[in-house]
Amino acid sequence: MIWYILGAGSLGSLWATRLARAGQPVQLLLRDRQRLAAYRERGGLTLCEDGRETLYPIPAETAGHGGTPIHRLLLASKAYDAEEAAASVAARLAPDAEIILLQNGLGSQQAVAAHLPRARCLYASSTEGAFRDGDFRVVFAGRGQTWLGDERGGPAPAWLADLESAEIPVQWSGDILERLWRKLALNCAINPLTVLHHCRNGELANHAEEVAGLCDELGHLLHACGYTLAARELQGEVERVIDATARNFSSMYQDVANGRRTEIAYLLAHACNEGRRRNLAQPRLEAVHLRLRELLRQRGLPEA
Ligand code: NAD
Ligand code: KPL
Repeated sequence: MIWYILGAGSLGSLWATRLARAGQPVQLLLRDRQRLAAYRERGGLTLCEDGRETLYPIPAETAGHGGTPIHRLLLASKAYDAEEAAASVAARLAPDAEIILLQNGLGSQQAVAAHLPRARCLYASSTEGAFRDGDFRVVFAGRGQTWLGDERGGPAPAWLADLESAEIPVQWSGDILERLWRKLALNCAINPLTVLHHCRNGELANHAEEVAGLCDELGHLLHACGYTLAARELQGEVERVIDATARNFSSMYQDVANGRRTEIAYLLAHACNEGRRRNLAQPRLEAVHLRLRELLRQRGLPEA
């Protein structure tokens, strides 16, 4: 069974190169002919790991043009690109297709799944870290874990073992939404404040009251969603991550600093919307959302 990879960015390349290294059939799906030509010129994807660089000449085609039906797909785009990317391969999906949606935040996964009712859409949440240091080059920056699960239920797929043997650490989650909500809450408590205070994660220790205020409202939101334990553990988890990643700049900070669109619509905006839907008072989250949107507007970046 071929692993199709749509979204040959940081995480998509990290999966593609490890699968190829393990001898599993992989096919990259690129956006258009121009990207395909650029890829062919590079001769493949380069994985930089532990100071070593390896080129993997993984076959590639444009997303809409290959003739073969797709049975297994990893969609590893940013959340705001997921629907359009999924639509570009919809006509090629086999009736029994399984799709891994590897996006941060919440909202994009449900939007894709709603457009592809016949496919089995699995959601992923990952703590692995990677970045691109050039076109079709990925640096494996931080080891971690990926959880996979099915919002609609059902058993874990047998091919999880193939991922493990390709050194992609995965674990099946019986409640992937809780995993994604936990990560979303963590990101909402940390990332926007690092942008607004223009600081590294560790410097949020100087804004402990503000962090605690957001944790309080996010905790109520988690509770309202039915994630009582996650609600109770949130503040401690946020403090632990701030401490453990003290020297790092959050992903949202890096996006803004590099003039890239953020995933705010699937993080803070999603939390605000879900709170409103449940009639929760979230004045601190709403205020941070407003300030962040204003900052993005001033930088000429999308507010959503
Ligand atoms: P990325 O921007 O590096 O890669 C996304 C890729 O998708 C890009 O190459 C882009 O060109 C491609 N793409 C977008 N639309 C496409 C389309 N229509 N057709 C074909 N290709 C298309 O993003 P990333 O860092 O790999 O992140 C993917 C998701 O994983 C995000 O939601 C991110 O928040 C999350 N995440 C990333 C990391 C990390 O360390 N990079 C860690 C955890 C979670
Ligand atoms: O996941 C993160 C990010 O930078 O996106 C951290 C900072 C670890 C938590 O918000």
